[in-house]
Amino acid sequence: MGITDTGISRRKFMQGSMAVAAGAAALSAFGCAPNAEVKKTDKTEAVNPEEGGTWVNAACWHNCGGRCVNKVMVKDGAVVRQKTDDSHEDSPDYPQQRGCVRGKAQQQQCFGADRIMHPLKRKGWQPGGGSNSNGENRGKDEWEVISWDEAIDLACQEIKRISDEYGPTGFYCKSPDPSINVMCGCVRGWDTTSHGTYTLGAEMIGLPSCGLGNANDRFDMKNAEYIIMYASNPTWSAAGTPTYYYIQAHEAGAKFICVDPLYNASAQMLDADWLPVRNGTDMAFLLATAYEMLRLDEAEGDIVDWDFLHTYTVGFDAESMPSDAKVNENLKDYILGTYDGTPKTPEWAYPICGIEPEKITAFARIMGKNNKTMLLHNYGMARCNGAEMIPQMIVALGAMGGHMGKSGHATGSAYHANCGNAGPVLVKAGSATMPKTKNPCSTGVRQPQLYELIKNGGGDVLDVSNAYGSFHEGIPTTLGPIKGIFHSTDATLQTSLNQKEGIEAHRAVDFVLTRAQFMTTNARYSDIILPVTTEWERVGGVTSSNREFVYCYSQVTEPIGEAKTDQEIGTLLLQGMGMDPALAYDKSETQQFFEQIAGCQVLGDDGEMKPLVTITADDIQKMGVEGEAQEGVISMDEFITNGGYQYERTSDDGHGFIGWKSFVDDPAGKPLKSNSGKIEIYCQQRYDLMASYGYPGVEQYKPYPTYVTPCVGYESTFKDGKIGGEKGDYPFIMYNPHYLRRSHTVFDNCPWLRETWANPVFVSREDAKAKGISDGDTVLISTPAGKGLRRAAVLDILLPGVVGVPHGAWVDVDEKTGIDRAGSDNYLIGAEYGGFGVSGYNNQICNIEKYTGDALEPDCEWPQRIVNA
Ligand SMILES: Nc1nc2c(c(=O)[nH]1)N[C@H]1C(S)=C(S)[C@@H](COP(=O)(O)OP(=O)(O)OC[C@H]3O[C@@H](n4cnc5c(=O)[nH]c(N)nc54)[C@H](O)[C@@H]3O)O[C@H]1N2
Ligand SMILES: Nc1nc2c(c(=O)[nH]1)N[C@H]1C(S)=C(S)[C@@H](COP(=O)(O)OP(=O)(O)OC[C@H]3O[C@@H](n4cnc5c(=O)[nH]c(N)nc54)[C@H](O)[C@@H]3O)O[C@H]1N2
Ligand code: SF4
Ligand SMILES: [Mo]
Repeated sequence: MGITDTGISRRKFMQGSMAVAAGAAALSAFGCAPNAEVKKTDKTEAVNPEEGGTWVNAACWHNCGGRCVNKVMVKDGAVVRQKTDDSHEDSPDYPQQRGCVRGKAQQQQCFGADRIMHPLKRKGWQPGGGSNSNGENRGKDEWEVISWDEAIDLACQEIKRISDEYGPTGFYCKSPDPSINVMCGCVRGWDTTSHGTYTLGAEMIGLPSCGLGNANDRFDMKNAEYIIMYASNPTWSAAGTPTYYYIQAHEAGAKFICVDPLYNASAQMLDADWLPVRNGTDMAFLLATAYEMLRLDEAEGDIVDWDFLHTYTVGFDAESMPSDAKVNENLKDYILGTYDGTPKTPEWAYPICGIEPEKITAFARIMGKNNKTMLLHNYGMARCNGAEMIPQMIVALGAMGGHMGKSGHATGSAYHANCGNAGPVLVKAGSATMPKTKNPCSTGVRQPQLYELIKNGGGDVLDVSNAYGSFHEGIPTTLGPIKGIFHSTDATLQTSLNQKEGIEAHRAVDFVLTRAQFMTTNARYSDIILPVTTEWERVGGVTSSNREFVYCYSQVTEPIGEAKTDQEIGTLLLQGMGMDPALAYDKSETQQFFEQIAGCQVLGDDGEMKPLVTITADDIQKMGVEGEAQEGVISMDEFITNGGYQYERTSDDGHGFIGWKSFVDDPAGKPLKSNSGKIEIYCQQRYDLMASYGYPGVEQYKPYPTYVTPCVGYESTFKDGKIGGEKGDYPFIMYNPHYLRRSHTVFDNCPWLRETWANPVFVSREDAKAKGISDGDTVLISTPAGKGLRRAAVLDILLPGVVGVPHGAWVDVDEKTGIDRAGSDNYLIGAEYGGFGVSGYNNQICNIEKYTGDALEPDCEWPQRIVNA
């Protein structure tokens, strides 16, 4: 079968859903289509799936924590069946790459009745800037369908005008794509998004970039006695194979411990012991654990691995200070209270972190050097205000027990598609070489502060980050007015903090241009929306999954409506600007797909990576591309039909991986990237760079881990900011679990998933009782930044005082009250920051009350946002 000639014509059932949409084509606000009509898109039962269908490997391309096989049966252009990996027998050694509930609902994305099928223009908007733009009506206006020609003309006219007058800094785009770089450039936004404080110079401590990859592979998890799941819920946030790996370790006898405000789904599955820590207070818990390890070591011996600390780390005690230290202080003496008179005992930590002293002592024993313990963390505790020193503290604790570089021991992250299976890749996706484009503006602004800057018509900023996510000395920069906003591939207005001010900023500029598949938050507050295809409508692609698997997907359908690919849209925009599109895209998407296939590599018997796919002259001719024949281990036809390649593993295949091993075996020959070449528990370099930015409250920090009162956090829930005093107006801590209904914002509109996964607010039973809230009641969540509504899910597995607002719901502001009905996390979070600039997703303050207005309907009963025919 060729790549594009899957024989798929226009889907029959699209005709059905288009008719639905046409019936609702008032083109005004969303929600004109009653839900009964929406269900017409679900034709699964209406067609006999047994006859004449073709299985196609379909993309599942979101930032979802997995990368799984997703097969769809296409018949007469419609998807009639869907399944996951059945390419080989499933076994623990050689597991199928099975998908999750979202992958199974993927067809409702591509073929959704709410797909944007034509270019749209906001009715009240005209080019020319100022009052022409009627900016205050963004999010309220009606939409009109326009042609692609008109859309590109209008957009280019406006981009040229802004570019001529203001230059590259007249635009803002969180992460610009090649066409934006070539057309005009823009100011970027940066944030400590996924990895929280690990984003900020983890390499200076001696960790890999963002702290990724230092744990062991899946087979070695079975050798552990204890596995600590620190802020880790792979069952939700790394769907696909990881939970299966953890189950193997559990069956092999490992005991699990969960340190988390929620006794989460993974903990339940693994029968873990639960240490319910209050969000954003982990530093207190970790310091007290270290204190207890020191105390037990002194009293009983054999807890702290002093040899390990002194050989592989610097800054733990006075004997091991790094040569560049400017402050003569160390972690051990801080813990013992030498500097501030406060030993960091479990009794000291308890009022802060909420974990009882005897549980801290028990945990300290588990961390002791004679246990085979794996300290595996995710990043929830690092996405908190005041979390800046968490990476240095976690690695210090792991080093105190010597839990690195040995089988059965680990200290590292367990994250995303590689969760529970660290190690170098055994098979790797290829990539196409494309022209390198450069943004003419290098300035990056801390994302949450950007909106204020836009509203103020520019201002002074300190530029600290480069486009590749690393940080440099601050460059003072004065920015002029930002007049244009591009949304190319991120869901920025929805996923960035400070959304309420973000909406105001979007209303303040001359022009907002968005590529979208649905009436997302970005799209809703725009002027022109360009309909973009999903991956199912493209020629195909290859993506890396985990270390053992690469996925190859093929086209499922022709583009829906008038949707175009990102490359086609970029090309039209560049042509409209009178520029050569080849500056950004110099080859066809089919050629790129071919290069992705040809560039795939697999580990050979000699230990070298070599080509994976055998390609013949005939393959090249059939695909209509340029390239050279090559010898690999799987034919191109098989690679495409199988949906990629999985490296078959066994426990004794010699490809096992132990994190930190090369350094531990040869610390002098294989030093770490830190200044000392060792793990820097005291790290002058990281501290100096971050402190040089002069962010508020940075003077509280030291180059080694200490407990710091965060700018917003548990302390702020008390009236006078002191723990134990009278509670203030916002007595709860709010956090944002990554939620299985969605991949961030993606899938939030999917009717099947809305039905399967309600989007509640999580409230503990104790708090619900105190507030007179019952399960299903509508709750008003208030923070200093905004107000939102959600129905309560009352839980026995959530630490009292903590409120969970799942991440990623599409904001739906009632313009009269200013209250968001959708429970958007970022509508409730402002722009505050301190220290090194870590964003506080998980320790915001809030209040909850039973709502006295109209009760919310479950959002699976809400109408879809259908806006065009
Ligand atoms: N409050 C709070 N905020 C958070 C977090 C949190 O925990 N709490 N988590 C943060 C984290 S970890 C992350 S990684 C970020 C994620 O932030 P984003 O990356 O902004 O989130 P996504 O929803 O994945 O955005 C992807 C967008 O691309 C669109 N899209 C899909 N396919 C295509 C395509 O082919 N072309 C184009 N042009 N668009 C496409 C989707 O419809 C969607 O709008 O959110 C962060 N925000
Ligand atoms: N279903 C789903 N999966 C996803 C995503 C998604 O949006 N939806 N997004 C993907 C992306 S880009 C990312 S970055 C990852 C994020 O993946 P994770 O970081 O694993 O996701 P979270 O749900 O934010 O946090 C995991 C656990 O940390 C706990 N936690 C939160 N705050 C704290 C704290 O202060 N201290 C402690 N000890 N625990 C805390 C939470 O209760 C939760 O159980 O998920 C990926 N996978
Ligand atoms: S984990 Fe991600 S890639 Fe896998 S099926 Fe779910 S949504 Fe798709
Ligand atoms: Mo992320």
